[in-house]
Amino acid sequence: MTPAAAARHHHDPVDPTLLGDVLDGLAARPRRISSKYFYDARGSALFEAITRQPEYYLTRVELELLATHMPAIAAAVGPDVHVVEYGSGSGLKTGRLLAGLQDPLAYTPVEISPAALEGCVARLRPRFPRVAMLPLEADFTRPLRLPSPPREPTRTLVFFPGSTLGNFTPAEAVKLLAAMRETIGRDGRALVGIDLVKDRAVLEAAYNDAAGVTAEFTLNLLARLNRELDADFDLSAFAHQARYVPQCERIETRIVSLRPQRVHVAGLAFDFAEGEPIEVEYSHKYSDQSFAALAARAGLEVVDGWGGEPEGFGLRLLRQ
Ligand code: AVJ
Repeated sequence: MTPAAAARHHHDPVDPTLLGDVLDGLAARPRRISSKYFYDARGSALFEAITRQPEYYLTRVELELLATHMPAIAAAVGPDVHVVEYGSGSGLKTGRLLAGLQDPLAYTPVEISPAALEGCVARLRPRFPRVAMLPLEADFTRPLRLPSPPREPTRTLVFFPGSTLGNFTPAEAVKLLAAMRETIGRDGRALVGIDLVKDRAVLEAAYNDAAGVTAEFTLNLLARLNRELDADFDLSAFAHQARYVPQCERIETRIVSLRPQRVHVAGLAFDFAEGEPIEVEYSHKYSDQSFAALAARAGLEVVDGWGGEPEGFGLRLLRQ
């Protein structure tokens, strides 16, 4: 048995979607694996560590925007809303939102992972006993059938913080925003966190922190494949690379092979040339114009916003 096989309990089932996506992605040119596979338990912990790095301003600035502008956001959104969060995060941003809104009626985190959903609700329920906790196990890139709050809410508010939208290509982002528009309905709103276009050095530093946490986060993807798919990636023979591509207004992260090498995944061999990349993540940055144009393609209009060029990150309120 290989060391990788020994690390996985032999009775742990292999996730067939992960296996299929990885084999397809490694056969494609350029090779590519979706950033959604970063977030196993170790990856989620490493992402939390990234948010504490001095160069990674995104989370810090978004939390500051919520602290500063919550009264204005609450006034724009109104009372008795059903808050629907895409993803369930650490609960820190959600706590700020629920505490600042006027009598929110219900809270629905939307997640594919049941464990993450349970953890999120368990943390928030004691703090917000008057808010109905209605978790939904679903894929938020599709239109959702929301659970019904105990009373009719004034409106639905989708909360999509963290610039997670930036991980989707423009075509995918438009599809996701269009699904969001269906979910919020006629009178609904969406509060979306987006990272803004800025100086290249600031952007690249955020994805290449000096402590190397982002590099570890990226390479953990290979460690995950070793654990879960009986792969034999040598982590010291691959490197994290994150560069800003101004024409596309995005950070592109890839994993680069440092030498010619052969890797096995689930019994199949893959040969890498020296310098050959696996594309793993896009993090799109937006200007006011590019974000408004993206939203418009999905039938959404930007009606309010907090944070701009000085802050480097923005919260935007959308409606149909
Ligand atoms: C919070 C998921 C949007 O793209 O900035 C952080 C993920 N990747 N550092 C981002 C991430 C590398 C992050 N998202």
